[in-house]
Amino acid sequence: MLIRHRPEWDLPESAATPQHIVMNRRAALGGLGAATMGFGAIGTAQAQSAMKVTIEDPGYSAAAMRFQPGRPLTPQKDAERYNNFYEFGLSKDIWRAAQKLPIEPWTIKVDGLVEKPFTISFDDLMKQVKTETRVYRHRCVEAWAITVPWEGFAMSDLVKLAKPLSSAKYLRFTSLADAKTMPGLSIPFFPWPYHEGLTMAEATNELAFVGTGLYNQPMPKQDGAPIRVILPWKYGFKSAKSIVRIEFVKDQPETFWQKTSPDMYGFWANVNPKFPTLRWSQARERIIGTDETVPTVIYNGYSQWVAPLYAGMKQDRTLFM
Ligand SMILES: Nc1nc2c(c(=O)[nH]1)N[C@H]1C(S)=C(S)[C@@H](COP(=O)(O)O)O[C@H]1N2
Ligand SMILES: [Mo]
Repeated sequence: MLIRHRPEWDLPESAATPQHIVMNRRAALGGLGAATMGFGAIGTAQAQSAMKVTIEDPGYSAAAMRFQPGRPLTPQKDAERYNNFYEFGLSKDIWRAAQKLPIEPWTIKVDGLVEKPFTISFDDLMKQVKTETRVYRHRCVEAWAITVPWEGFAMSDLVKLAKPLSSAKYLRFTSLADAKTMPGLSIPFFPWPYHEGLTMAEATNELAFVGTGLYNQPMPKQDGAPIRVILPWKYGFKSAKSIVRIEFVKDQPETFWQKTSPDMYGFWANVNPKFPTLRWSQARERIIGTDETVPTVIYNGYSQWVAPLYAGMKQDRTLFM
């Protein structure tokens, strides 16, 4: 995933800062409040210690916070202007290019080992599910992290709607591939369309989520409008964006990143600080917005919900790459 190693990861750990304080600080800085500016740019030790406050963002309900994000929200602009969406280019700065993503009409095909395959419009699907807000941490395999409020619905609801046969053991997700609007599709070595997979047990775990919004607005195009996968205990690449097809299959599906870099990225991709990739450490992560680094935690801190999924498995590198 074309990563540049960041030697500044050894910065001292500083405390958490809620979003509205970040915002106030920016307002105070007036014209300096550019989207890409983090605390690194502010700099002084005094400014940093003045911001050592941890409170929950008052804008989100206890229900939204029930998965204990334990970190302040990433400022909206920082989260929405630092993306991975290789269909629109390999840099983090694709949010403008992604505005070309065609999202209307949007349909999702549900097929494979299901009672009756069907295609459903995004609008009709939204009428059949109950949406909620969840504040989750997100940990990219490149060792950066955000904490954001997603809107969406439990993936288990989607599985119920699909009515899989008992022979279905895995799900396979496919993202849109539209050569007219996605310049990344001309990069030859990638096996487009983007595709990912999960076990049925993972997909029906309470944490597995289908995202349709972010910060109380419809999903921004650069974040995978109108509908994407969200799996907070796994590296971000498992969470495919702009989904057009969900297949239920018998065998473990090979994924986009396994085909691209089989020695780097696997099927499981559960977060674990103890297993570095071949090229960099996973011990710490950089917080987008503040640029501080903090220790990475196994399953991205979601063990209480997901560790039982893997209890019977060999706890070796393959489970964590
Ligand atoms: N279709 C598609 N989905 C994708 C990607 C991508 O390049 N294409 N990148 C993945 C990676 S590596 C990460 S970290 C997250 C980033 O999501 P965000 O930009 O909304 O934070 O999307 C994931 N889903
Ligand atoms: Mo990622």
